[in-house]
Amino acid sequence: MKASWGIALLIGVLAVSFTLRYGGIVDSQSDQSVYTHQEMRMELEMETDAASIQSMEEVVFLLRAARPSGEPISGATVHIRVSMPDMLCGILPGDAVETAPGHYRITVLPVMPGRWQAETQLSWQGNVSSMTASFDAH
Ligand SMILES: [Cu+2]
Repeated sequence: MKASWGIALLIGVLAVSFTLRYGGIVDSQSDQSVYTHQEMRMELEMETDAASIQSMEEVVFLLRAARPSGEPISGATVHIRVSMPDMLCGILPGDAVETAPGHYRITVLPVMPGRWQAETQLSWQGNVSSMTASFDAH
């Protein structure tokens, strides 16, 4: 996965800016850049209150995807997986459902307390953008 990002960078694709926002106290990594073949904008927001995340309870994100013009990106393929960066306890898939044009509701299940990272990949018409968000389960 990381190798493919590097290749994408090397072939000179355009940078895509997206804003990573959290609804609560999570990471301070509020802005990240991703790279794709064309400009796409991804915005990820945690709907679950970060302070209330419990292990074995669903965590919900809203991913908004749009063209730079603001036109929603509908019909994209969204893959999500969560893992614990400090442990080798596995990589778990999440679910993503488009609930409105360009709005994808993402659910993941942290199966134990601790630090988790959620890696989200958006694919649309040959463009791929990825981002990672972190959160703590109690
Ligand atoms: Cu673990």
